[in-house]
Amino acid sequence: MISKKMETELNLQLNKEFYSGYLYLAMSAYCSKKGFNGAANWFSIQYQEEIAHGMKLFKYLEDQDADIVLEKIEAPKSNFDSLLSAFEESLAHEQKMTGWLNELSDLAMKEKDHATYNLLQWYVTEQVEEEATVSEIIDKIRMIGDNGYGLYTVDQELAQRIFVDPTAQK
Ligand code: OFO
Repeated sequence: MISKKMETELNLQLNKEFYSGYLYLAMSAYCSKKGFNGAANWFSIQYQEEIAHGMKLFKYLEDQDADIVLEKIEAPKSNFDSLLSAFEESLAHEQKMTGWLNELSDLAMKEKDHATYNLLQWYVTEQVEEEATVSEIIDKIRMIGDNGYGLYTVDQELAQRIFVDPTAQK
């Protein structure tokens, strides 16, 4: 049993996870259009990860017999200045997500809601990995600058990513 306030906040977070997926799908489409097929693959897998994050919350709300309210998902932007800027915007978005998840953890702690706190720690840990992975890619692209061969090589690396359901692992 979770509080009404927690139920509302978790429903909002559910919407944010699905929005994240939508944002990464938009980034995937942008990369594909620009010929960065590896980056398009990377973002499409990021989309799948976000859906998995959302579904983990959805399942938790079901298990808690909470009301699930699916709100409208905001439209993400569809154009980005460059490959680098798409990844920079992705990092900025993840940092915002981390902030929201920390606030939710604070609320769970305040309400002495141990089950939800425990669930949220999974997300907090996942955020560390999300931010670190994107930061690493940004560093590489910054190092390369406009070098075509360098960008081609990074794109080839990003093409290797395969989907592994993060919620099935931990
Ligand atoms: Fe769900 O972690 Fe990104 O947004």
